[in-house]
Amino acid sequence: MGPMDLRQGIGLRRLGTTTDEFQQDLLSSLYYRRGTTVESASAHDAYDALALTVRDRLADRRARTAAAHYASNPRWVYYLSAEYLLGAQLEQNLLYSGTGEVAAQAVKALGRSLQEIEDLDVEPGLGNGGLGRLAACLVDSMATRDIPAVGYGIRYDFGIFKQSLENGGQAERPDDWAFQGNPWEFPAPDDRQTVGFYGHTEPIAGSQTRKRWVPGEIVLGEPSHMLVPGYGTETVNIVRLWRARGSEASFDLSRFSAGQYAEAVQEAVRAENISKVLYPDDSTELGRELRLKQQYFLCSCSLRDIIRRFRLRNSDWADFAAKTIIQLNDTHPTIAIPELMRLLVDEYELDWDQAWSITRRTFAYTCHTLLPEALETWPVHLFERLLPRHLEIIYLINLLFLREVEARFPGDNDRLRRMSIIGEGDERRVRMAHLAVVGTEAVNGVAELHSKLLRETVLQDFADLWPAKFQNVTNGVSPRRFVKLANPRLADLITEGLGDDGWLNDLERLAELESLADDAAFMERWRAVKRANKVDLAAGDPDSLTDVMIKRFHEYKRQQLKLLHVITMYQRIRQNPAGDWVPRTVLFAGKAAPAYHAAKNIIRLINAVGATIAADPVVSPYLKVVFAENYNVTLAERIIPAADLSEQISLAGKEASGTGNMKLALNGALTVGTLDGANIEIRARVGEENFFLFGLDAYQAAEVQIRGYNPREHYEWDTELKAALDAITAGRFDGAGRELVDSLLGWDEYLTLADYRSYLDAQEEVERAWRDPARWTRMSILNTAHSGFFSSDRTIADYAARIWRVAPVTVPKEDQ
Ligand code: CR1
Repeated sequence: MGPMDLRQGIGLRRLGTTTDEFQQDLLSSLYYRRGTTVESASAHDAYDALALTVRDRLADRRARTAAAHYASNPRWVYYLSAEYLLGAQLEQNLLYSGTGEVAAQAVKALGRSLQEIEDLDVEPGLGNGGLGRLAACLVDSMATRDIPAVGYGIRYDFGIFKQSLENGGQAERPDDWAFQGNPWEFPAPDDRQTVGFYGHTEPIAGSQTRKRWVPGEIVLGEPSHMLVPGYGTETVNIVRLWRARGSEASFDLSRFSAGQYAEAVQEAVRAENISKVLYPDDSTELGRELRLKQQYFLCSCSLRDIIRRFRLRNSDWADFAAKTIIQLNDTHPTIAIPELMRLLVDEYELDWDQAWSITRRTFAYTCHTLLPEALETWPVHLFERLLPRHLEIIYLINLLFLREVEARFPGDNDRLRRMSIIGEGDERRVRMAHLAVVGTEAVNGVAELHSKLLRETVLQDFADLWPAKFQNVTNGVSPRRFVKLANPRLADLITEGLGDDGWLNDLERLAELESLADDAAFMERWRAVKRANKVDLAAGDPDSLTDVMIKRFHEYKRQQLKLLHVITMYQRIRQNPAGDWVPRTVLFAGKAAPAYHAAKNIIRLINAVGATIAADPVVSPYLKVVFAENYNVTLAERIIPAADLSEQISLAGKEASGTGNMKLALNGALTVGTLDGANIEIRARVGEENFFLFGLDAYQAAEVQIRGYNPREHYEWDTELKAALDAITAGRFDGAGRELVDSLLGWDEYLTLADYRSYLDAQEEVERAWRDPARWTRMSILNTAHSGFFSSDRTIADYAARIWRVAPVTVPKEDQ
């Protein structure tokens, strides 16, 4: 049976494409699958019925995709990621299934508007920030590029916390995102896996390398998957998410009968805690253990699933690497390397060398940071207890690896110590990044500068040893979600300007906009789109310069630098109320890690400064500070289209890439930024004259720090900087921010004060450009026109060609 015969083969009707047919199916979903009627349906019933009806329209494509992939037995891409920020599903799936218009008509039968129903969509917040959203953009683009792929992750019960402001500071509440169920998900209980923890290992007679691991705890991993449709193609891939649960034996019936209710479920609760929360607080020993458990749980379940899939079509282990490439999204899934070794050696009885050769050719690793504290290490004693067999395997991998280093650099003990997978400090620790480099075929950073700094600094010894292993793949973003869905007005204008909407999966075509950058009528409409988006956002006066800084709160990202600029603006306006000031709305959004006090203090100070300004009749006509609560993908989709100015002001050398910078430039915001991460590549493409550059570059910053940086020099020398800091110290903003001033004057780890003056100068340049609307609009159009490179479709093409060496598999259309 050919793939197109799947549905016909069993006599199923084809789902209709007309409004009437869609409406029939919608009513049938409501009646038969929700078990309710139009009269008694709640808003949520309507949402679910619509979601199921849309999902059905992707199911055909999914069946044909699976059949086509199975038939061609390709090299499959498996993306392992602890995080996915998939964003709202309904709007996306309406777009990708081409049913948006019929659905808008059909829902009238339910007495509701499409918008009303879409507003009920809760995004699965299964990630923290850029890394998780990148994973979502990449799976979108893999499907769009027809790459056979599965994304593996964890189905956390609670996603990233919900943020609200209480008394001007961040408060956190749990995010029970699937409280009302999740109609997008297909459970697959038959594919459940069993995962072990703790216990001990035993030798196996007659074998040097094989061992028997007797775990002390057994947990079940239950998968479900969500559909990941490609845009403008037939492919529908999946993201498969694992949820932990106790085995049948984990419920103690006799204790329950004896009234010991808590004890009876204790083991099951412990098992289920593994997938309870995204990134449990790792500031305690217990939190760390749970985090490592999560990582192993994800990797063990996924690898067994990958092997199961391999064995459906193949029988020879020698083919495994040719049929499998597993991309590690940062170090979180690195434990997959020793886990694959364990499965191959202990369970499938391959010899060590063959298993190691397969493993090394199967994995590739993407590093997403340069911050040393973000390079994961685990105490050896934790490993010994939780994953005793894996520690043995890591020791052997390390021994053989260090022999290789010794052969290349005889007698260089210092190098051996630096490169070892086991770090010998006060406490011996497993260095996951080293393991990830040793156990993979390719290692990449996520922007040119980042990849270069990886080779020159943190991974320098490894780059010396294996120069060809190190690559760069610059990040990208999905133009479907971040232009078409987020900014429909701009999408329509672009489509009109280019004559068709082919740019949505061929983003370099935006370059054709260049010829319209001086066209007065087009420019006028471009401005009107931005203005209408600002009116929708309703953050401030739509005619003011909307200046946005939206990202996680971290000192390296330097929200505090933006804030010093705001305070200086405030002071300038107060001193000269009659001045010719450019009205600005400064919008911050982002979450701070719950235990990160310095970042939370910055949020507090932002709100205190905002309140002071709002209460000041002299300054408030020109300056407004807005803090938008609970930043997530959905909120980003509202803010980005309304932004005039994009703040990308991290200390150079600290932001690996950034992807918000790309989304904003793509939507015609101009960037004020440092030479950091992908800012450099954005500037090179949109043109120096269309980018507001400031600050030290990465090498200058390193030099300042080596020479001995004294932030006080800047404070003494720069009267405006001094005035801003003194105002905080004097308690002008409700007493908030004194700790920040202490840290800035004390050590200022991220050179905020060193870059302050240059940043203010750049902001003056921003205002000069803003005062000339034609100049600004032209710059804005050119930013969009030259951001085509930053499509995640291009990122995937790069991975496919240079790292994965995989080819697309075309899924036939139904009536071919
Ligand atoms: C980086 O900080 C990058 C994303 C995606 C983040 C950011 O600059 O754009 O990854 N890294 O590559 C991260 O979250 C744990 O590391």
